[in-house]
Parts: sequence; structure tokens; C-alpha cells
Amino acid sequence: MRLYDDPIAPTPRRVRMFLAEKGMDIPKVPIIIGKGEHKTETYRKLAPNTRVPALELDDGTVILESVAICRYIEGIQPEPPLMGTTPKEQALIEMWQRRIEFELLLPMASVFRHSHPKMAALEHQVPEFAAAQKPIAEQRLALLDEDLARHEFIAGDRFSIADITAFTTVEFFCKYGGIPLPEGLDNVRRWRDQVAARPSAQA
Ligand SMILES: N[C@@H](CCC(=O)N[C@@H](CS)C(=O)NCC(=O)O)C(=O)O
Repeated sequence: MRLYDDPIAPTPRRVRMFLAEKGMDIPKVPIIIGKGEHKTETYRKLAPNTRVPALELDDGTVILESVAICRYIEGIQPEPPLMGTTPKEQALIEMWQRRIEFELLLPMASVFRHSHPKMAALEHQVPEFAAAQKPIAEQRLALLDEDLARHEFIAGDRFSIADITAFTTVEFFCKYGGIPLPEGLDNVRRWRDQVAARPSAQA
């Protein structure tokens, strides 16, 4: 099994953190987006979406999409559970995971993709779209602060894949995406520092 991985991009980091939480270390094949390595014919054959990450199993099966990769890892290494164990817990974690992806990651990534000079080669940039998405991203960060006033982690009192998705999103796009974490938001800061202190955050 091996992971096709870019060391800087936020989505492959989600899988690396997930693996680290599981205590797993698997071979990695670097695919450097900045060098266009995800657009080569060889990689396109493996991952027709030309995105990272991709997980290649020993039988040649390729799993794309970070959450599908994490689902596979959760299946082969259930401990510690990061996607819930009871039907209720699984549903709530999936709800938060999807809400974070659609409500937070998407607007933040849109600002980055449509405004950052480094993304000009990969995206037909529409600066007006970036400008329109920025307040949406900021509003969602404020809502995240309210969510995190009610529970320690994103999906409740247990660390889950939803924290990994939210953390890698906030870390990358607040630092490099043109959306600095707004003043206040003490609950987001508390949670971010708490997740950053986990050994898996080094992955
Ligand atoms: N929904 C996909 C998103 C994968 C994705 O967009 N990865 C980015 C890096 S964070 C990428 O490969 N970008 C290359 C490009 O935009 O051409 C997943 O969760 O795996």
C-alpha cells in the first residue's frame, strides 16, 4: 500500500494525520503539485482526477478522495476510532465532516484558488468569486467558534476525522489562503492549539 502525497497541500495532510492517529506509517510517493507532477500522463493513469492524495493498494486498486481513503484505513485499523462506532456517532461525525467540507473548506479553498498567484496555473481565476467567498468563509469561522463553545471537538467530546478536516483547512487557508483567522474566535483558537499539540499534527 502506498500514498501519493504532496507535503504542502492540505488534503493529503488530512490522510497523513489520520494515519498518524492510527499509529500507521506507510510508504509515500511524493507528487509535487507546484512542479505539475499531478498532471503527468503516468499520474493521470493512476488518478484521472489529477488530484492528490491517492492510495494504491497492493492488488493495484486505487482509492481517490481523502475521506474514502480514510474510510479504508479505518476499516483495516479500527483503533482508535476516528469515524465513530455506534450508528449515532457515525452519523454525527459524517454530518460534521460534510458540513466542514461544504461550509468551511469550500469557501476557504475558493478564495485561495481564485486569488493566490500560485494557483493561476491551475485555476481559471475569477477574482470577484474570491472576493464574494471571503465573507462567507469568515462567517463560517465565526459559526465554528459558536460550535466549539458547545463541545470540545468538532463532532462532540471525542477527536474525529471532522477535527482533522477542520484543522488542516484552518491551518492552511488562514496561513496561506488570504483569510487570516479573525480576531476573537477564542474557541477556535483553543481548539486549534489543542489539535496542534497532538503528535499527529506533525504529519
Ligand atoms: N476532494 C478531494 C480533493 C483533492 C484535492 O483537490 N487536492 C488538491 C490538493 S489539496 C489537489 O490535488 N490540487 C491540484 C489541482 O488543483 O490541480 C479529496 O478530498 O481528496
